[in-house]
Amino acid sequence: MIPATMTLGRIGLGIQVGRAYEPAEAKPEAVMILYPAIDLKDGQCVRLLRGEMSAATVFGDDPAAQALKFQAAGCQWLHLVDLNGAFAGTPVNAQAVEAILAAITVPAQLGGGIRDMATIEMWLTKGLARVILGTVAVENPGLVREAARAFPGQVAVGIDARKGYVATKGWAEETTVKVTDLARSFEDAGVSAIIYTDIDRDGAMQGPNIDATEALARAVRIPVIASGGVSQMSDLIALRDTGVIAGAISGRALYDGAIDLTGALKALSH
Ligand code: AMZ
Repeated sequence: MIPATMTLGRIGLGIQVGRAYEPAEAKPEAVMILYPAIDLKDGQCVRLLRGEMSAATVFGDDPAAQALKFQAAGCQWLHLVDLNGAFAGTPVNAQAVEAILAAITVPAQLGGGIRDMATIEMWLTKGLARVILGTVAVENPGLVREAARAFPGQVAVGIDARKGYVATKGWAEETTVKVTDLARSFEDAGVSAIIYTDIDRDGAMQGPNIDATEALARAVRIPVIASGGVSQMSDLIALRDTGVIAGAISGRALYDGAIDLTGALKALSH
């Protein structure tokens, strides 16, 4: 494992592993950020199984109340997905997202249906801390570069993959683009994070793909956030203990109670 001090330097301050580290700037909670997920389908909070809309479990019909619950438990960030938007290519659950943004004080990131500059600007103006660009990262990488230049620190790339190959448009479309190639292509673009989802693990409660996530995190300097499959506390510890993964997203395990959010946040803070 890489010493925690070096990891903190890389993840929290954007300094590469191996460079000088300033202890005075360390934030202990920055070792690995846990992002509770709110996936929105038809205005409700749901979790899917491997991205299939037909396999949705509804966990609530008040997204803002759910966001406030996660915030009250102490989370530092929220992860939001407009699922209908990812399929439609344009925002669909905007009302629910706006209700969440109006309710919370912690920063939130959102993916799904953000495919042009006007939509990026719209969300950032409405108070979203970070947009997640998935499909356009493959189809129009120039837009990612332009957005990252225009909005430093506020643009993340979502890389969703099956067996190492990137999927787009609600994961309905397969591409021949390899995860690592896509990630490396943004190395100098100024994107603030890569959110890597292993689709086969997503919602399956069978554990995350730690090896693939770690390999990706070691292949790029951009901070990598792991998504898909986190089902118990030990998964979070294993991701953290790689020393190179900046964050982890968890949805179903938090709704099911398999992971206690307050306890997990506490465990990850030291
Ligand atoms: O579950 C799905 N089918 C799904 C999902 N969770 N499809 C897309 N998404 C998420 C991605 C990313 O955050 O993980 O939507 C975002 C990408 O959307 P877009 O519209 O940029 O491709």
